[in-house]
Amino acid sequence: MGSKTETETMDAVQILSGNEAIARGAWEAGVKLAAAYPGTPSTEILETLAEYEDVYCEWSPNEKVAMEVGTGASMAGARTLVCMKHVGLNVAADPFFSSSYVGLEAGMVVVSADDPGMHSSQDEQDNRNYAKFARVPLLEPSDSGEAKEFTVAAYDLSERFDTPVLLRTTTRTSHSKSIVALGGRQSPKPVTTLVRDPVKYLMMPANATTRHPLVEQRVVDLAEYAETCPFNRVEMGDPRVGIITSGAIYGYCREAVPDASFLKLGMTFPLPKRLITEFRSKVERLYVVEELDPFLEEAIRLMGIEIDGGKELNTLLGELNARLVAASLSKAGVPGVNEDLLRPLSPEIPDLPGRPPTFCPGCSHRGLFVVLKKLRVFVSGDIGCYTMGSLPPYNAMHCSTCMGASISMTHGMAKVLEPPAGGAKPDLRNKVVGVIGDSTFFHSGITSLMNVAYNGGKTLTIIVDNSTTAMTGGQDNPGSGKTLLGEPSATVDIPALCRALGIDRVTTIDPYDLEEVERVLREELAADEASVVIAKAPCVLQFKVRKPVYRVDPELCNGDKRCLQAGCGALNLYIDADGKRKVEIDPADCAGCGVCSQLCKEKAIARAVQPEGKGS
Ligand SMILES: Cc1ncc(C[n+]2csc(CCOP(=O)(O)OP(=O)(O)O)c2C)c(N)n1
Ligand code: SF4
Ligand code: SF4
Repeated sequence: MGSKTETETMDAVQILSGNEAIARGAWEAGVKLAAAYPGTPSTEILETLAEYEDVYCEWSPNEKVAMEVGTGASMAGARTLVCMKHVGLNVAADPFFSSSYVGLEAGMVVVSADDPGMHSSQDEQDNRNYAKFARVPLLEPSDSGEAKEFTVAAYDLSERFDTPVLLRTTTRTSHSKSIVALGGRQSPKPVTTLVRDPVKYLMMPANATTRHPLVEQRVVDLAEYAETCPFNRVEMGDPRVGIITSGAIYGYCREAVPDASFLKLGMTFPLPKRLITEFRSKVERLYVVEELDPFLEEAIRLMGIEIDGGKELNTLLGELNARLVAASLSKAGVPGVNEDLLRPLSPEIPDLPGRPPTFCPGCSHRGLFVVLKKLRVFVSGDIGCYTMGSLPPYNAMHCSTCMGASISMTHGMAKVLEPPAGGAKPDLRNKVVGVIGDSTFFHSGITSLMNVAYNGGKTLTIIVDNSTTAMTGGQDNPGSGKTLLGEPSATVDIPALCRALGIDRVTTIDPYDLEEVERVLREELAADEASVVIAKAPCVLQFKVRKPVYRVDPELCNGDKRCLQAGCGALNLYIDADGKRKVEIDPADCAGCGVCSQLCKEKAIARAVQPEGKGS
């Protein structure tokens, strides 16, 4: 890391994604420290920033820690960047609200990358609400150019108003690319002494009471600033139609009604009342177009400003696009809607068959779910690649809510589940098992496991440890032995940690060995105390694990499809020349894990090439 030098980065313009542009903006603004926990669509911000020299970047075990690291650094006097996906801000909400009260010595920008449409998230909450809730300024860039520009400006805003700034992107602004004008790096101020000002920085009731009025006054001052903020701009066109919008939606509206008049808001909390009132007076009809919540609309209506169309024209759900915006405005009778967007899409575009998500061939999670399905236990799952254990052919995960919840939910369920009547052996279908990944365990599973031990829980927790944060692209974590900057680090010893939390039964298994997995799980399910099983094997994608491939002997294959219970994409069903159903393995896809071979009763699946030192 740290490969981008000052000279390499001095092109006048570059085409960057929104995430790359934010990283660039942070570098230009002289950011000294950045912390984040990965989460789509935010992850690439820190990965990109780590490539620049002069910025210290680290993966935190969770978003709360990232927020606190950032708050500490900005309190110490260095500009900082903290990034997360929208649900991450729920985890970081506690320090985020406090950072709004205490303010800072040097600028702090918090990026919330929201995911309307839930491309890779468990909900689609609108985090603009957090800005209002925590009373901090909110900036919403529309494209990469603005993402960079707003990031640089956010640091001045942060320092001028003594507040963290929330920079909110959405999947479209984070991941789409556009032109960005580049600038040089501002020199960060050296941090030599720590400011001791407990009335400002130590939030006990007496001090917080003095800070709260300042926070409210700050909102008033920011609203005044918003009136002339260069990111809130009026673009007058056809005076019959006025549209107020922000973020990626501005682009959709521009395409949908190219000649309309626009009030494009870059700063969306607090809002500029005079500017909006003036814009209202210049247009015949006023529409507010926004994705997810009626955040702008409600604030504008509360100002007593009349709106001709808001959320009732557009859905509260999912992502908007130019076609949806055009259709809704046309339905509302708005003149000048782009006719091209109203025509149905060309029927020549074929309906492509859907491809359901599944584990990579050779994934270390596969064998575990084959066994969990067989055992028919109730699986309280968590968030990671292993959540795909809920899908066919396994269907072996029955609930999953938010990161870290698996173990605590298992505990809650087990505490209320009645034991079988008359002392009968418990039905495995009523046994609750928690399944959690290593990164998720470090994120927020540790406290839940401590709770199980502390409160006398008797549940079984399976930690699927593949030594990476696979789902978000394979980021290092406290168990992988390496930092974001590629330096060797302390590595958490998960079995020792579980024991230290108070769990006496801790077993490590090889998830590829189906017999071992089943034997150990049966033993642990029968135990009358809490236990942890660690299914340990590296992520084959991240660590490029390839063993000699397996092949099916067509003579021995009887087509009973047992091997397909592995759910591996390298296995294909075909009909042979005699019309018999057979399975074959695509050697280009097979990672040589051997799970399918263990499922075949006919012993028709064996390694195509024997590993060295073993006879045939
Ligand atoms: C609060 C929160 N932060 C981040 C994410 C994004 N995210 C989903 S799963 C996951 C971690 C997956 O890693 P791990 O638990 O080790 O499982 P793996 O994917 O490696 O199997 C992350 C970071 C999220 N869903 N929620
Ligand atoms: S990325 Fe790794 S953990 Fe995720 S499905 Fe592929 S092999 Fe499994
Ligand atoms: S051995 Fe079987 S299950 Fe494993 S990757 Fe190859 S085809 Fe898939």
